Amino acid sequence: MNAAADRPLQRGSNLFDVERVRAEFPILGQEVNGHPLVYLDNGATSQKPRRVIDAIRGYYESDNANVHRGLHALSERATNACEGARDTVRAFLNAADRREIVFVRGATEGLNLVAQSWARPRLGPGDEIVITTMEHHSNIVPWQLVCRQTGARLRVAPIHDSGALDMEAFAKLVNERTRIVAAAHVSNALGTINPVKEIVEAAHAAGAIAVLDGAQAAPHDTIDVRALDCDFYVLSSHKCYGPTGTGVLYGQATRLEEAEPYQGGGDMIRTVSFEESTWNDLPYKFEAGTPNIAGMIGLGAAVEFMTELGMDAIAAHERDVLEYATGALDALDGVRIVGTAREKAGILSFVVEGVHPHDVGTIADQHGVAIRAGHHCAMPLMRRYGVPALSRASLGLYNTRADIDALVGSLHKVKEIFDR
Ligand code: C6P
Repeated sequence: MNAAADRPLQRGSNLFDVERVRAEFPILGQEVNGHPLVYLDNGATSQKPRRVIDAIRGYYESDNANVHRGLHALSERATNACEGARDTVRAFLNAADRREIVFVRGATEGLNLVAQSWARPRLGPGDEIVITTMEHHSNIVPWQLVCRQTGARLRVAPIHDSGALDMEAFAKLVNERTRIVAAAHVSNALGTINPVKEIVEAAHAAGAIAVLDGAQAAPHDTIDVRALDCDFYVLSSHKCYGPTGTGVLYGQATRLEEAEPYQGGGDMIRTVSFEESTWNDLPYKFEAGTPNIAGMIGLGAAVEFMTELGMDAIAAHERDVLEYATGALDALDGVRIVGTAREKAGILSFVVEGVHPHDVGTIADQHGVAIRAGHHCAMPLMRRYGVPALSRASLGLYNTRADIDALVGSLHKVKEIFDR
């Protein structure tokens, strides 16, 4: 075993031992194309620490049973593990009540649930939904669908060239016709941290609800849904060091109570007859069918892992690596960073002049460096910057300055090849 694995994870307030943390992630120890793996694609999905993998394996090895149904020991253990994960997530988000934590497949399903269950029954012609230019497709298309279904209209708040939201223009768009304001907490393509508290306040002042897409925020900093006072907040487990296929929709109890069920089936009902059915209590009203039990348990373990490291420590560590990376890329001739807002999380998108991002990504991979290249499911944003695609390095809690040196080394190779 690696010597680092014997040390404690935490080194003191606001610090953790990154080598010790890396030792928790078995996947990071491998070589790719003859080079040590440098994983800088955390915005797409993060790697999983041993304890998450162990929690999932432990469930299947010892406790596998359906939940909320059986009276036998395994079912009780599985139910307790799932409901324990719900309590862990409640504390992580500082939600007031465990009834406000709905397990879904991911951020995408959470946003679709809000659009179909809360918005669709109440919107009509003349109503407006305000989003921003930097949204991921998951926070655009569900609203387009609901606009088509109800006759409501989608309005889009512009951004500055830096990637910061144009708050003046945003404030003008939010008015008495606005029913919903839906915005990314952190942009997946620009790294911009939006002023979400202000956004929520503006929505509420206009009588609208506020929906926050926290897919890229939850892994990076403390989230306090009560302090934010948002009506809904979504996140994806797989970006938070947990398994795929699981996510969380936080909804204020009153909002969830007034929303219609999303899907019908087992577990979400109280009574069923052929004439009519009645619904289960929150949050089960929104959890039809057998849930992703292993996923919930894995997410619980991942959240415990992040909490143990400390979200403040994670944020401070990633801020240091982001600053280092920003300086290193700024110093490279022919490399332009896209997304330079003052408030940023660990996401660094860039253009290498004259080189398609796919070529950048392929050459980086040949050097063991995993980055993402493409439109990042944000086509309107690509259009805003006049680019077909971007290269993107996105940080996780295990990344180091040495990882950035490896990225920069691979970008030198890109330039060498294309300058010839
Ligand atoms: N962004 C990225 O590489 P799902 O697929 O449901 O787990 O998450 C969707 C989603 C929603 N909002 C934001 C801000 C996101 O970044 C994502 C996922 C990945 O940027 C995959 S496209």
